[in-house]
Amino acid sequence: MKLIVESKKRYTITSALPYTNGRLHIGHLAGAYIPADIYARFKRITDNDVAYICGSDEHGVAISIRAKKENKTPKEIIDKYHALIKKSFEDFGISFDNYSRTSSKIHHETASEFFQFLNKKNCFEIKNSKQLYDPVENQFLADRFVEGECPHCGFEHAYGDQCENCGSSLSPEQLINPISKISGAKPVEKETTHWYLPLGEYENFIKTWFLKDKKDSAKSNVYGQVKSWIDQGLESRAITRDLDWGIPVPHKDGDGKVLYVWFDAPIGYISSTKEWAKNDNKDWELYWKDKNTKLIHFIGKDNIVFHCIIFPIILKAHGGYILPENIPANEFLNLEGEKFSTSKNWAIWIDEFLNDFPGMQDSLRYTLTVNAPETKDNDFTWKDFQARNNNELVAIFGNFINRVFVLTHKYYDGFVPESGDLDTVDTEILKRAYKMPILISEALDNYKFRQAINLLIDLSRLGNKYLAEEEPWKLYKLGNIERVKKIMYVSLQLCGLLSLLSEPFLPNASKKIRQILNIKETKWTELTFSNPVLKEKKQINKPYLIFRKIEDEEIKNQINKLNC
Ligand code: B3M
Ligand code: ZN
Repeated sequence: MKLIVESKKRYTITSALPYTNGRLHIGHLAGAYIPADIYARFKRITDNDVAYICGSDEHGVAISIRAKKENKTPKEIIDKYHALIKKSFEDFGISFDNYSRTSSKIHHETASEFFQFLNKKNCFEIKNSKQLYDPVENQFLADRFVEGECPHCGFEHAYGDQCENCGSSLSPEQLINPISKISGAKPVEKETTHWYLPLGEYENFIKTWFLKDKKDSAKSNVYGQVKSWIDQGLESRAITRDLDWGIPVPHKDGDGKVLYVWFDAPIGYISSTKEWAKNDNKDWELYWKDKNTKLIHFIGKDNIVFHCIIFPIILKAHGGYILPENIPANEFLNLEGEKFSTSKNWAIWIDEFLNDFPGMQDSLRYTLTVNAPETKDNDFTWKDFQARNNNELVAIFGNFINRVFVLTHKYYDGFVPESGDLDTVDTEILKRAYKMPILISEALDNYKFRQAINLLIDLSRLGNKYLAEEEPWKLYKLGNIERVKKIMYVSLQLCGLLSLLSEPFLPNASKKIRQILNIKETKWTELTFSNPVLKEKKQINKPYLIFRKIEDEEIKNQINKLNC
């Protein structure tokens, strides 16, 4: 049995561009980064052409607000957080092919050209309207510069662009009792001119492209949100703002105006791809314009409307681009029953995690995947992290591998034994094991990450059960040497498979196990029952423990840290 991939496919895989207004925490990782990284690694190891793209989102009011808070310029803020975020991703081992930033020249040019192209094509409406204005600071109050009561759910701290409580997208004028975030003043209304994207004109397009054609492939949480948006009717959306931080509107009437951050940020995926292609001698257009390329956006649920409605409309209006194949958004992760909050320091920061648990990226990847907020919000607790690590990674996966390696050294000085003809029970085990690449691939192709990682653990469970039933240590003592060779041979094949199948999920463990086994990374497409991963008489290296137990004390310390 073999995993058949029809032919090499091209994938452009993106993770949401994080705002450079703060550090990364594990809630971010769970939403848009770990699943995308698993998917990108999976597509590479099944022999596809992959561009996994990301970068920092450095415009928008979130950055200006942070700058004011820290008494710094926006440029100082983005430089500081871009460096921190980029380092956290690198240290954590997210395998981006390129990590760019939207303050780069290539991005300013790309976004400006996009605007000019659409403007020339008459894709925009230019309209005057009254917008909120801060009479104390003498400036317009776009997006998050205003807060007020959400007209939909009554939440009192809704932003001018979005209510984080009910998820509705808003415009500042809709807020009840708005207040300027800059001066605290009550805003007045003032007339201004902006460019609008007439979303309503694309309603039929979205209905066909998404609601009809993606009915079966879209995740249910994503589909539901898009449908309710469309049911409410799509209105024109301003894609420019009266702000001094952002990409200047490239137009003779654009003085004092910048592109709306949600217009330029998704184009950041394109400019990051261009930057990568330039450095890697590739043709970026193949990744954005070739019909055979599959474009997949990994995001959190608060970004759904932008990736499923607005950005596809921008791409469609342009005309020369492919549209996303899927947008597998995750829901939110909470922490010990409460929302992550930067201001309340209710978070687990990636850099701190790596300091406190050096080398334990895989344990966090495991917990965040097995517990991923795939279709509903989910909770991370330190106790669960400890239990998952100790009871599953250490006690099942690590235990199986370690037992096999230790016995191989004890019985055969580290050489893979010659099995001779296998018994039925052995071939049954191997057949089941070689089905795993297919089953895991199916799950991942359907964005079922929890199911996929459970299949991986099932494979080590199968190995443990096999050892427990066959009891090679007893047979060895009884002198049944030939039978023991078969059992150890089969067990070693399972270890080989586990090392290769774990690559997308647990890349560090995968590498360590491969190093012990002396095998190189092998494409899953080459894994067949008739072509075993480990050859007879091959020597393996001295084993060591791949995972370690987490003590109660460490968990207690983390919980205490949260409470201060
Ligand atoms: N920076 C929003 C966010 O972090 C935004 C994503 C942009 S993706 C093009 O939630
Ligand atoms: Zn609301």
